[in-house]
Amino acid sequence: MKIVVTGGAGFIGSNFLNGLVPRHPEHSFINLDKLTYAANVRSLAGIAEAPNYKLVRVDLADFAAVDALFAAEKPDLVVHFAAESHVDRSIVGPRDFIDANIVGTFNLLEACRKHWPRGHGLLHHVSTDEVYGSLGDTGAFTEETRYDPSSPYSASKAASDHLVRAYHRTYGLATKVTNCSNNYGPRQFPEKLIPLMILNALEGKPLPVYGAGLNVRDWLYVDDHCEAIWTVIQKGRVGETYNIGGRSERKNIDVVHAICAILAEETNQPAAKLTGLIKYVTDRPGHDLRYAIDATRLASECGWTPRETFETGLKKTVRWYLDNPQWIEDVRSGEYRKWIDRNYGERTAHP
Ligand code: NAD
Ligand code: TDX
Repeated sequence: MKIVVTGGAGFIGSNFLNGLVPRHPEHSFINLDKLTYAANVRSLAGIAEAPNYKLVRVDLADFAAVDALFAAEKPDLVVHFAAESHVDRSIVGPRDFIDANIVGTFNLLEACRKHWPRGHGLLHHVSTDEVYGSLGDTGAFTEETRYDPSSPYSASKAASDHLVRAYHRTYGLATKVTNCSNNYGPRQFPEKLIPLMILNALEGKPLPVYGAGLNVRDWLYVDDHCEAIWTVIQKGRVGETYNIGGRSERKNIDVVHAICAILAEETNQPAAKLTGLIKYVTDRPGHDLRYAIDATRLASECGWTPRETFETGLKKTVRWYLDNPQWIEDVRSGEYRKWIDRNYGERTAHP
């Protein structure tokens, strides 16, 4: 099978490819990526020379380029990870999110519609639980929860989900959608909570916690997410949506404390020295209070359950960042430093 993986140089896409390319020599994998600030080709070093893998630089917002790639490669399966993915960036500058997430997904759907005769091909669309908005203190999102996105990022992902389902209903395109909770693990860009805290703590920099640190996220180790996607591609029903989650709900402040405890142990220093770096800062506008996922459909129809607990996954993650200083150096470009100055420089201390 020819498989196009969009966004394969980003966090989840690169973990997906690193897992599958060596395991499936019978398939060829084409990584379609714009190579934005969030991409890192070092994340793909282990598979770069594999005979069943190649990287092609394409912007999904450019239909002619996507069309040409489909004509040349004739893929049978598309796994669609590519997106602008950081909520805070979507608040500062939403336009890139509309271009990549909405127009990009639309162009991909148009290419599938044009190049795939009826009955051929499958588009697997990777989405987020943030499309459902925020939960109160109880309950969990199911596939029937009404869409209610809060940020420009989640609104753009919601729009892309609707387009994918519309192409299934209107044109009979074979599609599957998964909506997953917060991922963490190796190769995650250090603008996101967990890698940002690990790297700042290692350098003795402040650990910026938004608001009171009481927002809750459901954390899933990235390999568990990738395995769930592959399982849905094999066993899920066409036209269906599956929620993916780890049932590992944690308050942000507890996550930061857990990172400090692991780092203290790994680097032989008192945990209090690291937790002393915690700084409460101005909250994110429209900050969703709590996410939790009911993944019953995925478990009962496809037999998927996560392998890692939050504790085992977080230890592995911290270890990976300690062992990969060159990867960190590569992503900390001038653009990264500008973002850190802009986002955290403008956040005042919060009592
Ligand atoms: P990421 O930001 O790390 O990587 C995104 C990748 O997409 C990058 O390699 C980037 O170069 C590429 N890209 C961006 N715009 C593009 C365009 N116009 N054309 C081609 N490539 C483009 O993102 P991630 O965290 O790996 O997320 C991947 C997908 O999973 C996204 O669709 C995201 O919404 C979804 N998701 C992420 C999480 C999470 O916790 N990170 C959770 C649930 C769902
Ligand atoms: O410096 C920080 N301080 C802080 O308190 C950062 C970067 C975040 N936070 C908080 C905000 C959130 O409540 O931590 C929580 C997690 O924040 P992010 O890592 O930015 O993730 P989130 O906004 O929850 O979105 C993530 O999960 C769903 C991904 O970025 C999305 O792509 C995915 O769809």
